[in-house]
Amino acid sequence: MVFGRMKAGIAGLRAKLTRTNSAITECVEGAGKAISKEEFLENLEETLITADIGVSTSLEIVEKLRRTYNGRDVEKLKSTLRDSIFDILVTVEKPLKIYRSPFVIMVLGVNGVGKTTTIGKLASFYKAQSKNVLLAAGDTFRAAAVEQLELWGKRTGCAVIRQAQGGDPGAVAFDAMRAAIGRYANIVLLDTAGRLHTKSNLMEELKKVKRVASREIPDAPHENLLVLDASTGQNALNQARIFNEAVGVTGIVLTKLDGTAKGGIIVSIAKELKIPIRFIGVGEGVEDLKPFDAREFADAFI
Ligand SMILES: Nc1nc2c(ncn2[C@@H]2O[C@H](COP(=O)(O)OP(=O)(O)OP(=O)(O)O)[C@@H](O)[C@H]2O)c(=O)[nH]1
Ligand SMILES: [Mg+2]
Repeated sequence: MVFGRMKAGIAGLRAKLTRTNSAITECVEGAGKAISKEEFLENLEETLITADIGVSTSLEIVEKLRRTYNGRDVEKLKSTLRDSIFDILVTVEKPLKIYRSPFVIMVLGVNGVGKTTTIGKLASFYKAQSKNVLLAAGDTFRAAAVEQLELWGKRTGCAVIRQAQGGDPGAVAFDAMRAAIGRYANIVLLDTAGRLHTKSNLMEELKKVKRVASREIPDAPHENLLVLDASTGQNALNQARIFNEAVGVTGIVLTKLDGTAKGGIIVSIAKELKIPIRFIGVGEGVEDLKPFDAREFADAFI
């Protein structure tokens, strides 16, 4: 069912990524046409940079093509381009392994990137694998954040541990860890705030939540999953650096790849951060989350 739909394959993914890949594909299709090889390579370089693949990576890819492209064989050109992207992406293709029960996933990210939606999608993903999933409403700051998570709990049939808005997220984490043990949960998805009064407040709060979790369950959280919004381009890299320094990031979910022409940011993330990309988000629906697959992505991209 849901899991099967997620494997919709390259055609489905390609359709979701059109805003980024149509520009690249159009540029590459132009290769065999009236323009010279040099003109084409210049166009391509600009197109890759516009897609947020990053300046140095775009230059590297174009250099490789300058050496290998004979000016005629467009199919060969496409496969070289695909392989260049794949070679970078495969270095961060490390699927999330649920290696114990309860396995605690703390979901991090600035406001609006898609944390809560991703939790809903993940809940559905793991429920489809017969896991017992518990949600924890650790964003006690934003109005209606708890209700939003509860809605996802209803939709996916998962229990939600909550306190009133304005409550202490550390206390929510404590309740959630205890409940996870008591109810034999396999996975805990812990939502967190994206915005507090200041950035340092937020980081201190996240550190506290981490401490509370690890006191109740050994080594929890087992995954610090950072959600990044692809449409924010290079900003996403800065966010990752800040969260990584403060609390450590063990995996990334890149969301909103469907709505942006900057989907190439995934290549920059792979190259610059070297943090595993666990999932990608390609829409607002519950099935619009895919385990990250470098080959599938590279093929859908070009
Ligand atoms: N197109 C698209 N929209 C998405 C995706 N993921 C999330 N969204 C939308 O992004 C908006 C923000 O999502 P939330 O899940 O509320 O984001 P959040 O990080 O929890 O935000 P705060 O709780 O305010 O910090 C919602 O309208 C989501 O439907 C995605 O992969 N694609
Ligand atoms: Mg939220």
